[in-house]
Amino acid sequence: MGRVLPSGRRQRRLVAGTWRVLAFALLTAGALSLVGTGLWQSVRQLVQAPPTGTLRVEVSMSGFDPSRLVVPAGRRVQIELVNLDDQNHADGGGWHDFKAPVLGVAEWVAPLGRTTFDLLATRRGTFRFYCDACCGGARDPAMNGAIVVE
Ligand SMILES: [Cu+2]
Repeated sequence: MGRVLPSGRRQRRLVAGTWRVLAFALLTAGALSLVGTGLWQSVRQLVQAPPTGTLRVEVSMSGFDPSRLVVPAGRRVQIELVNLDDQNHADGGGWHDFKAPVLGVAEWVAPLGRTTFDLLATRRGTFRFYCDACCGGARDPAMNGAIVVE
């Protein structure tokens, strides 16, 4: 007895099944490559990102930018304070400072200079920081900011 050849109907069903398998394989490959691309982008972003916890704050006679800093409670955060003013400012000679007495911070930054310091806040809440080296000092609304500890 020879092999039983598939009938026309069975053959059509086989062909349809093969197409289904091919379509599934293509969709799976597409989905996997999308996931792979996403993962690769995440890895690249992690590698290129600045060190976790570094906040850049610019200061000038116009104030602090940003003037609202959100930091996690109990974790050391590095602040990079950048002074945009030069020494030709009559008031304070272009110097600024960053004071947050409640958090034990009092840092100075030279004209067109930058300084980094650590901020460690263990208590949640909103704390004021200010510069009292220039015009009006701590009473100048522009020279004030808030550190939000979450
Ligand atoms: Cu200032």
